[in-house]
Amino acid sequence: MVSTLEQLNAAGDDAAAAMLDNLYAQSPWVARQTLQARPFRSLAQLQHQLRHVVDRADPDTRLALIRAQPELADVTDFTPDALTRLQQLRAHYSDRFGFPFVLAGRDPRGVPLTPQQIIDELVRRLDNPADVEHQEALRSIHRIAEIRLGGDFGIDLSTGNDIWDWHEALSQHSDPGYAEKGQLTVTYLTDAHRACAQRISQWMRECGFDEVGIDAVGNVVGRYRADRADAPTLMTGSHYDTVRNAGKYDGRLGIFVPMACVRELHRQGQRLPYHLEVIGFAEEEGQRYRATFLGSGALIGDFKSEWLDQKDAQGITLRDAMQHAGLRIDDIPALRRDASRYLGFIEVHIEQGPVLFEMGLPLGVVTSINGSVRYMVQIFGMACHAGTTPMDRRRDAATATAELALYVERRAAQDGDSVGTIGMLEVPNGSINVVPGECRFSLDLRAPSDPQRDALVNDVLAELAAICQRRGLRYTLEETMRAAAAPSDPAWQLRWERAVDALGVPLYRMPSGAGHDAMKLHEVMPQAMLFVRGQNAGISHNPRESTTSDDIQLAAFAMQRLLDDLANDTPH
Ligand code: HGY
Ligand code: MN
Ligand code: MN
Repeated sequence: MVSTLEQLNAAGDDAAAAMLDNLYAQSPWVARQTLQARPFRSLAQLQHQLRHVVDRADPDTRLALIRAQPELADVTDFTPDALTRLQQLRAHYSDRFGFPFVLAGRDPRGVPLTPQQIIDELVRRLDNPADVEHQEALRSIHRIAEIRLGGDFGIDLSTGNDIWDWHEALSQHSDPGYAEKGQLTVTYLTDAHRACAQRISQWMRECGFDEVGIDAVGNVVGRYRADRADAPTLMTGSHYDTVRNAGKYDGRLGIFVPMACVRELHRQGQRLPYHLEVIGFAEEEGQRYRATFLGSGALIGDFKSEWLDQKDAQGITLRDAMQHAGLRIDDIPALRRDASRYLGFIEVHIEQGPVLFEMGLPLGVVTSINGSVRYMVQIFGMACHAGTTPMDRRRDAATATAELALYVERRAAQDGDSVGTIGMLEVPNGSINVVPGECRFSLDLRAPSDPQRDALVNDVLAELAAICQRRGLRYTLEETMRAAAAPSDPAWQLRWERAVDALGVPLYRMPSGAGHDAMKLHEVMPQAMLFVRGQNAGISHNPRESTTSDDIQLAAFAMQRLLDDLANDTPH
C-alpha cells in the first residue's frame, strides 16, 4: 500500500516511524530522529533530513549503521562461479574495512545491477582508502533508502527515466577511434555530431515543439510558441558536443530537461505568455577546433571569422567541415539574436564537481561562473643526444614545461578558489634518447572574478618568461579563449531559488568552476543556472560521470516550476 507525505506528516510518532522502518535496516533511530523535523514539504526534503541525521551522528553510531546492513540479498542471478567470486571478494572487503559490503542493487536509472556490475563495483571499491570507502558505504545506504522510499511512496520516475534514456540513446553516437573503444567523443561536425543533431531534432518534434531546425553553425533550435505572436522569448539549452572520452550528461542534460518540460506543456495543451526557445549548442568544448562556445557565441554575434581557417588534427579547415556538413557560412551573421526580444537565458547542467554529492543535495543554484583564459604554448630549446649532452649544457623544453607546471599548481592553489591546469602536453616527434627540443602544452586558468583571474594569468606568464630566459629557451603563446566571469542575474537566480524551494529541496547557492554557454549569453541578456548533483563524487569529463533519474526528475520539476512562476509574472 502506497504511503503519502500527508499521511507521514499527520501520523503519530510510532505509526510514522513504522512507515519508514524499512529504509535503514536494523537502525530505527534514523527514522525516529528524522521525524522530529516533521512536517516535510517533499520527499526530497525528507531524504535530505535522513542524510543529515546520519551525518550528525557520532562515528561509532555511523559505523554501527554500516555494520547493521545485511549483505547483498538477491544473488539469484549469480552463476556458481560468480557467487564464489562474490563471496571471496566480500570476505576480503570485510577483512579490509571491518564492515560488510553495502551496495544499492540498482543503477542510477533504477535498473537492477547485473552480477558482473556488482562484482566490478566491489573490486573498484576494494581499492578505496578506508575513509573514502566509509563515506561510499554510507552513500550506498542512503541510496538504498532513497530507492525504498520511492517505492513506498509510489514516486513516478517516468520523467526522470525518459530524460535519462535520451542521454543513453544519444551516447550511442561517438567519433571514430573512440566508438570502437566504447568511449564517448562527439566533436564539432563529425558524422557522430551530425547524427546527434538529427536525433535531438527528432525528439524535439516528438515532444511537440512548433518549430525545430538546425541553424548555420549546427545548433539544434526548438521553439515552443507563446499564446501570442508578439510575446517575448525565454532561451534555454546547453551543448551536445563533448570532450574526448566524455561523460554522457555534460551539456546534454541542459537540452533534455527543457525538452521534457515542453513535452509536458504540449501534453497539457498549455501555452505560456512567452516563447520558449530550447537550443542544443553545437560546439562548446572547443575540442576539434579552438573555437570554444562557437554555438552560443554565434547567437550573440560573436562568431570569429578567423576560426574558419583553423585546421583540425587531420588538416581539415573549419570552413571545409562546415561546408561538408551543408552549413551556410553566409547565414551565420543572421543568427544573432535581438536581445531586447528575450526575457533571459537559463541553463541546467550537471555540477561537474563533488559539492552537491558530498552535501547529499540533488540541486544547487549557481551564483557565478568562473572567468577563464586558455592558451596554447610552444617552448623551443635544442634537441640533442640524451647520452652525450651534459646536464648543464641542455636547453630542455620539457623540463622547462615541467617547472612551469609546478608553478601553475602552486600559484593557483595560493588563491584558494583559482584553478590552473595543463591538460594537454606533448613533445612533438620526441624520442626516448633525445633531449626534447620542443614542448607544446595548453594552459587553462580560471578564477571567480576577472581581476583575480588576470592576476593569476599575469603571474603565470611572467614565470613562463623567466623560466625560458633562465634556461635560454624561446616560446610562443596563443590565447585561444577568454571568458569573463559571469555572475548570475539576481532576479533569475531568485527564480531558480524559488523553484528549488517549492520542491522542498534545501537551497544551496554555489559558484561554477566550469565554463558554460550561459557565460556567452550573459554578454547580452540576464542568465542564471541550476546545477544537478553528479554521482561518483561528481566526476566529469570522464566516462564515470553519472546522475540519477531521481535527481534529473527534480531538475525537470524545478524548471517546470520556474516556467510556471515566470508565466504568472509575465504580462499576458
Ligand atoms: O571547460 C569547461 O569548463 C567546460 O566543460 N567547457
Ligand atoms: Mn564540459
Ligand atoms: Mn558543459
